[in-house]
Amino acid sequence: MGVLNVTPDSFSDGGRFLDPADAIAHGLALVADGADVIDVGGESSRPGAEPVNPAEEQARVVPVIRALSSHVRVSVDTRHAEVAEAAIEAGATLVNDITASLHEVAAAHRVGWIAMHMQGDPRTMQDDPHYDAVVAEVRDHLVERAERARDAGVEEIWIDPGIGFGKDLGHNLDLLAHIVALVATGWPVVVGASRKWFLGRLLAESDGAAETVPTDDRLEGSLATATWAMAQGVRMVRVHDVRPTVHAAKVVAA
Ligand code: PMM
Repeated sequence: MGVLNVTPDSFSDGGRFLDPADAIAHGLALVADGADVIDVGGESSRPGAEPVNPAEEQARVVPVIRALSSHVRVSVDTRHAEVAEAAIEAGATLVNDITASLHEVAAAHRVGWIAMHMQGDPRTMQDDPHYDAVVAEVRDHLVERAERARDAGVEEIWIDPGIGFGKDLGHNLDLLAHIVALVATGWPVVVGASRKWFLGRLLAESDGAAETVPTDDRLEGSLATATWAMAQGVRMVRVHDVRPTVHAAKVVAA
């Protein structure tokens, strides 16, 4: 799954694809690089991000989805039911739901649904997140959401641990180290760790640097995480750097 953020403020590609023509061209480039799904988002969910009015979010994503959906499967990354519905009308067939609460939209329109785990909301989620047992809590929450969606009639359901969404470095690493606990539920698993801050921290440590490496210098960490996840049975990875990840996926599969 290739990431396409049509936002001014996403942590990695914010501001690069606000013009629909630029966004569509980048989406097509990701398809040429081997993406099976393009995930189009119009509201940044980076820590501390301010919410976007759904009408504005919809205006950002709909033209891009309409253009890309004849070339590739498109998912819409949104928290808002009305944006998801407009995106589906424009051709999206998968709702990437960071709130794990929009299953009724997916059921009504007979499209796929990704339930992602988040503790809190993007504005405050990194203010001291707490779990007693992060892997079990995230797994149980996702299984409960997935079962609810199945009972509501959703036919294609994915679960995602929500790396970085109300999680500190240790939580992210625990979830990745024990990702097989999610795979073992039988629900197909998606992981999105591409270019996230915890990778910047780990890579800075190996460089002997104090804080972090910049987002566009986290490729090796992103690839290592995606490769690890796929080798553990994760079925989809959400990434910015599609071509190298597809290469890694081919080797893992072989
Ligand atoms: N991460 C981001 C946004 N959407 N969706 C899913 N399913 N999983 C994720 O990990 C995820 C997501 C934040 O990253 P971005 O700012 O690069 O889009």
